[in-house]
Amino acid sequence: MLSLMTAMTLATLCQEVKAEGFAEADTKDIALRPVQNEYRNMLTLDGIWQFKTDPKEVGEEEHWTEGLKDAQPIAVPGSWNEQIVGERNHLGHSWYQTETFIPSSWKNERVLLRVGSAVYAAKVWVNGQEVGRHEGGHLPFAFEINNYVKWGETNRITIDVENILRPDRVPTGNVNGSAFHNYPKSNYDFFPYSGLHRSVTLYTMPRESAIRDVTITTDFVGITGHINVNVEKAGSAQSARVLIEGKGQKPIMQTIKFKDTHESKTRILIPSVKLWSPDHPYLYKVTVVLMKDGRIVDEYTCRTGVRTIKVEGDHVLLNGNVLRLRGFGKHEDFPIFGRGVAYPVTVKDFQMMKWVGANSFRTSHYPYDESVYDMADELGFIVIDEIPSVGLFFYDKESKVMKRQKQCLQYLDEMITRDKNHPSIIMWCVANEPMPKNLGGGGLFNGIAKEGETEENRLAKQCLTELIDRAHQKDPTRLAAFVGVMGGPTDWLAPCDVTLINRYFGWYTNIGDLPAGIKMFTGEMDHLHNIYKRPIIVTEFGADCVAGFHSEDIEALSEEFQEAFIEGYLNAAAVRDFVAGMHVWNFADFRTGQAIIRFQGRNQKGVFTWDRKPKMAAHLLRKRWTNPEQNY
Ligand code: GCB
Repeated sequence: MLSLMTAMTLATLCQEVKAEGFAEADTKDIALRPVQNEYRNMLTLDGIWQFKTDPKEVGEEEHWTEGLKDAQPIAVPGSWNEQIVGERNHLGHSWYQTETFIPSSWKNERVLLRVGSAVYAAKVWVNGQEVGRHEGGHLPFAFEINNYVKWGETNRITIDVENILRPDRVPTGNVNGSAFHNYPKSNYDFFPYSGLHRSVTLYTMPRESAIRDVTITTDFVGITGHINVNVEKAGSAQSARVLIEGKGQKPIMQTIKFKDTHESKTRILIPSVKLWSPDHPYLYKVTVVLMKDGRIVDEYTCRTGVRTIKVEGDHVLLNGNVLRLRGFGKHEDFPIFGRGVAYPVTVKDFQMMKWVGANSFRTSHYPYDESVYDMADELGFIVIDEIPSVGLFFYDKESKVMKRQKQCLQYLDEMITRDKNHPSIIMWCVANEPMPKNLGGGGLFNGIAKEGETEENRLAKQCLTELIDRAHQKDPTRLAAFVGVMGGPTDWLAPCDVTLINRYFGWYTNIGDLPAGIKMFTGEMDHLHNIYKRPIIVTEFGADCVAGFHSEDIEALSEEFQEAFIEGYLNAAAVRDFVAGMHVWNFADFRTGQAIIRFQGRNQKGVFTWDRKPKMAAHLLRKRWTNPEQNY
């Protein structure tokens, strides 16, 4: 008996020791992207890796880190659900492994392994040794790996990824009483694609002293711009030079000193500033050069655009001018790649958004790959950046609500840390459609949910307000809001800077009866505007449409119906000055779980097909949005 207990205690202890071996990721390590320059190196590990699913969760016990037996090849980045036959619905543990040579010349640097996005949770080993773990997809994490590296040799990197749908995770899944009747049982309407979705990179930064973070904010008065640069460093560097360069403008340099601190800032005046806007997306290059004892020890270059954003009365103002967003809610989603980053698709999407005359999009329902924001900065697209807090609900034990809240706060910290320097981003969106237990008065999507001091309402308001406050606190220069669900309580929306709503009257209600739907839509917009007296952005509206299905009468699911639906909503918005944006749902058809309302396993509200061919509605948008007289 005694020996059994000792064995059990030992086993528990071993488990604890084992768990301790995995460090938690430090958000600061994702502040600066890997770059290649005189002081830093980077090596992408993208390509074909070895892959093996672990449905019985025996991988750790059987030491799969030492080599994956009977593995099959898989592409990184990419979702396993699309690539591996028979694993479409597998969301459990799956192991990725690759080998890479790490040169001895990197020995004196800090070497980090950065995973662009592992959906949903990951554990990382280098040469069989536990390095770290991270929960939460769609955002990067990084770990220093110096202690585990074999210098001048081939090193084995192993990552265990799992995407088990659980109600206490964000995004949520397997929620009892959920409005979603789909398989796999996600509590949201997009396929729970799993795997290593973005680049995996090894990179170095100087050990002696290095730039840890650069935060840039901008403003202007008259023709003089200001670029405020805050530099955080590690190690003993004493100063940094900040160089600002703009095409056709004289370079400007300023020095900042670190006086017994690791952080210091400067405000740089730009005479005859060129502002950033969708029409003129003018970018400045900001180079920080870190100095120690008169030597350069590190260097990092970012881009910025000088612009301001604020809400005044019924309007969103960009550089003091009324801004009207015309565009889409999107997804990172394409055949075969799944949610894996695919640069040709990114480029094509921007081409097609330009083609229809769009000026903006929301990164529904999670932060996108960093290349997307780079392109938005460069091409002049306005972005609403959203964390993956979709399928949130508050009719639950407080401890469970708080567990989800913790994850949302982590997402927000990570997203703002990663994305803060993109001029294209004007707003942090802290949740999509947090769900009340009872939608609407008389049933699903029918009216407005009961307000009042229930426990659910108290928790919802507390959590949503905290998320918005956190966004403001981390970044006072941008707007913050969340998207309200159709039939949701209006009082939850109070802390938002702008009212964001998704509306489908005439689709999820009164199907086929468009005039009735549009009447409900306009009635509710006017009602919400009356309450909050601030701009409204309709972040989603649209109707499913099977490409190629036509009807002489306006009939649901036809191209004619989708076109008429979108036109009706745009006309209603065009005559309301307080409407600051119209984002059609969705840019393109996208993969969902299986459900009776999701023919071909897809949401077909795209104005482009899954492979980016325009439906009739895309031509309508192009006609309207390329016309300078037309606001929507
Ligand atoms: C919504 C959701 C979005 C769905 C869309 C729909 O309100 O935000 O994720 O895909 O409705 O088509 O049902």
